Order: sequence, then C-alpha cells, then structure tokens
Amino acid sequence: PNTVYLKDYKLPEYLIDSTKLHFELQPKGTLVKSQLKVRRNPAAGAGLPPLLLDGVELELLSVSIDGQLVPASRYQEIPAGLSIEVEKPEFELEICNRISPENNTSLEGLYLSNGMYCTQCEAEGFRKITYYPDRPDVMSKFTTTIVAPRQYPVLLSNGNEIERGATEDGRHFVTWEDPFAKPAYLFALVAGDLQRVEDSYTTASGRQVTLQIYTEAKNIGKCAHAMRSLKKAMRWDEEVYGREYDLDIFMIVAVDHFNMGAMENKGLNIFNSACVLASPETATDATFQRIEAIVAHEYFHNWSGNRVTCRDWFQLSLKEGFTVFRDAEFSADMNSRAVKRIEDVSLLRTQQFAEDAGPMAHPVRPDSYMEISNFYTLTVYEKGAEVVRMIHTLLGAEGFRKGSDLYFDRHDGQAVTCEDFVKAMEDANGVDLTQFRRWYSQAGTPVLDVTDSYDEASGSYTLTVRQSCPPTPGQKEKLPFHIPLALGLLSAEGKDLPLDEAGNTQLVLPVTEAEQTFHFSGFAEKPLPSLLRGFSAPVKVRYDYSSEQLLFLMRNDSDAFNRWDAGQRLAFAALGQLQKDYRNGKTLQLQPELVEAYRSVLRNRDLDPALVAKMLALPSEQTLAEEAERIDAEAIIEARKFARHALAEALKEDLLESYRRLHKDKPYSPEAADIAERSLKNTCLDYLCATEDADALLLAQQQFDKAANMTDCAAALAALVNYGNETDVDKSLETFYERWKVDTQVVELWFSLQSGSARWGTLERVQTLMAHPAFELKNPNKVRAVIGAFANRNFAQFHRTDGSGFEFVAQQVIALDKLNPQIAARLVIPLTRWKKYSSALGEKMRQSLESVMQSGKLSADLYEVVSKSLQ
Ligand code: BAL
Ligand code: ZN
Repeated sequence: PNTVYLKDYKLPEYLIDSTKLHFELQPKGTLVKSQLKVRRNPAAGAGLPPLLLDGVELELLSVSIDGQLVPASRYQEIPAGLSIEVEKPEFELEICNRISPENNTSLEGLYLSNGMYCTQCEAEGFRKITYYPDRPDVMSKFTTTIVAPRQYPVLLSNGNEIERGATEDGRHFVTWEDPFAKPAYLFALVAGDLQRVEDSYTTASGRQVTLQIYTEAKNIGKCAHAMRSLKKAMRWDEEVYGREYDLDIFMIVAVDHFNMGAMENKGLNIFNSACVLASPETATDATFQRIEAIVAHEYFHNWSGNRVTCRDWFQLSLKEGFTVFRDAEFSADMNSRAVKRIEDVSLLRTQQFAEDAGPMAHPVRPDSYMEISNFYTLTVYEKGAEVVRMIHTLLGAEGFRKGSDLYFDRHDGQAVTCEDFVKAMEDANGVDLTQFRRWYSQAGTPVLDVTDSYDEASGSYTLTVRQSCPPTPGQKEKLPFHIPLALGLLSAEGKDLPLDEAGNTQLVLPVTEAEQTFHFSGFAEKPLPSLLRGFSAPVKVRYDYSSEQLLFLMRNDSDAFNRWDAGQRLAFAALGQLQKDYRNGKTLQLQPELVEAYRSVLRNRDLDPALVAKMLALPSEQTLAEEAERIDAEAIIEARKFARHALAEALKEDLLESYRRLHKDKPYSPEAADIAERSLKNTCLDYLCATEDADALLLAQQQFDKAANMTDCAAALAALVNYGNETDVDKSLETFYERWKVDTQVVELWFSLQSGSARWGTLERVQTLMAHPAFELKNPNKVRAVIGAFANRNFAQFHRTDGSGFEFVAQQVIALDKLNPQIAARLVIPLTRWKKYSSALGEKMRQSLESVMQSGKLSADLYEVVSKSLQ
C-alpha cells in the first residue's frame, strides 16, 4: 500500500457544485446514477488536467458528459478509480455504476444489516458507492433519490424530504435535498422496514425541529433515553457554544452491524445499536451514560465537523478532538464532573499512553498514513481533546468561547485545518500559541520531573520542573512543549495556601522550557504540592511523594481529581512492591497504609459515592502494564489478585455495611445520584465476592435473582462469573441467556462478561462462545464482545505463558481481515506491543504477529499496523 503524506497536500483540481444521486436498491445489484456539476478549481492552476475520481469495487456501466455518452477511449479505469479526459472548465458528468450491498462485509460504503440498507462513508467509504472525488475538501450540495421495493417502507437520506411517490413497476421512491454543501463522507442512505419515535425541539431562536429515532420494531421501546439525551445536547450547545441546529429534521437510525460507535452524517446520524438503544431492564448505567455522551458527540459534530469540516484527513483531530472535548464537558455538566474526568483520564493513561509509547505512535495531527481508518485513534480523539482542553485552560471559558465563535464564524461552510482552529483562538484573544502548536506535531507522552525546596529563613518555596519526551517512530528529538501545569499548595492543616498577592489558591504555571523554576513566598512551613490538578495536561508527573503525603492528599486535596490520583499513586507503589516481592519469591503482604486509606474513603459519607467507587478501584492490569518499564504479565496478575483479595478480607465489614446501606429497592433512574449509589454498591459486592466467602456469593446470587435493572443484574453475574462455583455460574449464565436471548445488546453483554473474565474466559470457553449460534464473525459488536474482550480485558488468559492466547487472536485477525479489514486492524493492536514484554512472552507475541504477516495478502489496514509493529 502507498503512504500518503501531509506535506504532499494539493488543492482539488476540480470542484463539484452539485451532486444528484439516484439509487435503485437491490441486494446484489444496486444501480447508482450520479450527476455531478463539475467545475475546474481556479485556485488549483491552469489547464485542464484529467478528472481523477476515486472508486473501489465498482462496476462501471457508463460515463456521459453534458448528455452525451463518452467513448471508452476518453476515460480509463485506473487502480483506485477513474480518469476522464476533460475538454472544458465546466460540465455535467453522469456516471452509472453497479454495486453489491449484500456482498459488502467491510461495512464501508452501502451494505446490508439485518435486511436493512445503510451506509458508512467516513473516511473513504463513498468511493465504494460511486466514482467521486472522495476527499473532505470537495464540498457539494447533494440531492438523493432512493427507489426501492415496498418491503422497505422507510427511505432516508440527508437534509429535507422534497418528494415521494410510486414507480410504474410498483416500487416507491423518496427524494431528499440537503441545502448545506458537504463532503461525501457525510453522505448517508438508509432503507428498511423501520419504526420510529418522534419528538420535537424548539431552538433558541424559535424554530421547530422534528426529531426522529428509527429502529427495528422490536426495539422501539428502547429509544427514550437517546431522545432525552439529544434534546439535552441541543440545549447545551445553544447555551455553552451559541450553536443552533440548522435543518427542519434530525434523524437517528440504529444499525446492528457497524464498525464505529456512530456517525455524524448531516441530518441523518447512523448509530451502532449498542450506542443508542437502552431500557433499564436491558442496559447498564455505563451504557446509559455512553449513549448520552455519543448522542451528544454526534449532534455536536453538526457544527464541529459538518458546518466546519476538515481540509484533509490529517486534520481529523480538528473535528474529533474538539468534539470529544465538547461531549466530555457536556457529560461533566450532566453528571459528576470529577468522575467523568477520572474516567477519561484513566482511558487516556491506560490506552492512549500505551499507543503513544508503541509502534503506531503518531502526533495528534499525523504526518503520514497508509490507511486513514487506522488513525481513528485514542491519540487523535482523546489526546486531541486534551489539547483543546489545554487551550480552554489557557484562555479561560470566556476566551475560549470568543475563540470558538470566531472559528465558526470565520470558517462556516469551509474545509479547514488544525492551524485554522488555533489561529482563531489566538486572534480572538490576542495571544501567541506558537509553541503550543507542538502538541499537534510531536508525538509521545511528555514527562515532568518535579522537585522542590523550601527556605525556612525567607519562607520561600521553589518548584523545579524538568520536561522530557521519549522518542517515537520518526521523531527522535522533541522540542519543549507548552504545558499548563495547574498547581495548588497545601498547608499542614490541609488548606489551600495563597500562591500570589491576589490570593489565588490555584495557578496554572506555564511550563515552556526544558527546565524551569517557579518561586513562591510567604509560607511559615514547607507546603505540600498538589500537581497537575484536574489533569491539566496529558503528561506524566514524577514527584517523590511519601506514603504519608499521598494519604494526606487523599484526605485533604480540594481538587477531587487529585484526591483520586493520590490514591492511585499509593496503589501503584503498593502494587509495584508486590510485583517485586512476587518475582523474588517473597511472601506477599499488602501495605497496611493502603488498607487504612481505603477504609477511610469507604467510611467517608461526605464524598460522592461514585467518587468513592473510583477511589476504591485498584489500577487495572492494563494500566500497570502501561506504567511498567518492562511488562512481567505474571507478576502484574498475581500482585493485583493478591491486593484485591487482601483488601476485600481486611475491609469485609465496611464493605458489607456499605453494600447493605446502598442496596435499595427503588425504581431505576439513570440520574447521576442513583448511578453513583449503584456503582459503589456493586463495587462493594465485587470486593466481597473476591473473598470467595459463601455469604458474599449468596448476596451476589440473590441480587442476580431479584435484580429489576440490568446494572444490578450484570454486576451480580460478573461477580459470580469471577468468583462463584462453577456449577452455579453455569446455571446463572444459562438462566440469563434464556431470559435475554431475544435481545441483541444483552447477548453481547453476556458474551463479553464471559470472555473478559480472567477466571471464566479460558481459551476453551472463548472458542465455545465463538461456536455459539448467536456469535457472528461478520458483526463487529459480536467480535468485540468475544474476541475483543478476551484480547483487551482478559489480561490473564490473553497472556497465557504458552502463547496460546496470542495465537488465538492472531488466527481470528487473519480470518477477519478477509471480511472486515477495519475491525481486523483494530483487533491486532494488543499483539503489537511485544517489545515491552519480558523476553519469552514478548517473543511469543512477536511470533503471532509474524504469523499474521506471513498468512497471505493482507488488507492495507492490517498491513500498516502489522508491518509497523514488526519493525
Ligand atoms: N466521525 C466518526 C465517528 C465519530 O467520531 O463521531
Ligand atoms: Zn466524532
């Protein structure tokens, strides 16, 4: 496969002023007619070069220009498209081609999912529908006519419906017109036998918008939460960003076969069913919150992505980083801000940091790619959102709003770059972000080494910060970043001390140099630093805290995030010691300080129970692996297992007391306060079961038997799967499946509970699950639930010392690549970090990766990830 470079960007040679599409839907032979008003782009140069159109797996039927068939001598089918000779600067091009949605298992372009037609065009799926300049900087007004048999009563596309009727042969058609020019990646089409729920929304300026959610009839009762979330998101975007919706109708469609979570097509968002459908009986709290976040995310794209889009795919973070930041702030406003931040940072630290330290590390704005689908990454999304958050921190809420207003104003209707975003922020605020821009171009996770000193005589306190960033592929040396370091200083009483003459108790220090010193004065004793409050930058901070200091911060820091983080540091230290002791064959013993710290957190009734649940959670095996210099999987597994068990034994009484207090018999609500109580209750239950006491397991069994909502039911089942006796677990799993086998999302949960369990999800059982009638290799959700959960969450079984876990994943990757390259390239990622493992296991991992490479011709998606990882 070819490598594409950002430095080679060129303006499009031709523009498409309007795009008229006509579909005649057939599973094996859908006819597509596209009529394009083509115009030479005056900014791209002189002359009339050939018109190059992207096209993949298309059957070309005819080409006409201005109503005349073009002879085959004047166009040429080239490897990835079509080249047409051009004779005048403006013309109307008509192309007819045929495609086969039924055979499309890649789920890019037009395909069938459970008998319904749907599309996914981002990033480069439109070229699988028809020949087109499939690049985001070609924006066009689309009109779409869909002709289909009556068994597909619902025919949807972008924009507003302008016509419908019958064809002479008994089929019907609907025509949609989208008044906003858009790139092809935002095109969407849906046809199926669908039901809908409808609501309406009045915008701030008083316009009525019709809201519709479409799904198969059996799921119609599972749309209410998404609808509520959509209306909240619409209001929030008006209040926080001054952005209103711009069409008369906004539609969401739920689809079972989908590579991503959802897609922001203009006016017609298409969602993975798992990210939109929920009812209290079938969805967990985590799902309810995920739906709220994703519905908002896709809706917010209407401005940050659609009205202002990307010039090229290197700029992906322009829309994704910004939109993730927007949805994170929305979720923080709707729920617990601290808990949302902890969840996001945990994801970043575990997975994005690992990506940034691995063979696929790339800047937030990558310089090159072979396959753009591989760059829908945690770096582009989550680190990209952190970069936007830092701009927000540097400018303040008001300054940031001025910047976003200018950005939307200046670039409405345009395809722009990350540079344009930063420039708007600068211009609106009169600031210079030159150095800050390095966050877009340099990969890797910066490290801050912080030391301090106190001078008793003068009462002054000095903080020294050294920054560094490890090398990443293609970037050996890094220049210093501009890092906003939010700081508080605590007194011996645990109070925030004033840091400047204005009496501010928190400052954002501008760390811009390789080494820098900050001075503070007026202290009667040495203060204790609370560093990187709220995780003000995506960096690692090293400071030599003692256990006492961490316990003190856990109790006293006014920054909730740093309270949690102090607990994490304490746990890291304890687990680090346990790993060492395990390796040296010593008897394992948990630090009593950690036990007491957890006990006091559990007893603290002033804290949000959701925060308590987070503070009680030990860092995951994956997080420990990311932090390790060299991964010793066995030591990580044994240390963590021991610590969990020891904590559970020591805190048994407190855990039981909390469990009983929080186990309430009340109707389900997805409100933050109720979610918080359930989350702490189920954390307690899981710890209690870790003792493997019969009483604890009985509690789990009772909760499982009586649960009136899926959160409690699934938590109890997970505890049983992890700790229960085999016969009982088998029975409970069977009962659960029989009760829920009609519900796709619940079956996916049932799969992942088993596959992701260190105890239950043995390779043999996972293979049995793959032979289960409900498993389907062509469905990405099923693949994620069984193979993905095994590779990503089942640390113990995936890392079996005989390497069989790796081999299994490698085999599945090879099989999947023939069906769905995007999913295969995702699934292989856990195998790519072999260099970080201790030698024997790392070598087995490398061999598995090598076996993928040697298995035959790989897709571009998989080839890119595997070849870069083997280098
Ligand atoms: N644009 C792809 C899905 C999303 O990030 O919203
Ligand atoms: Zn997005």
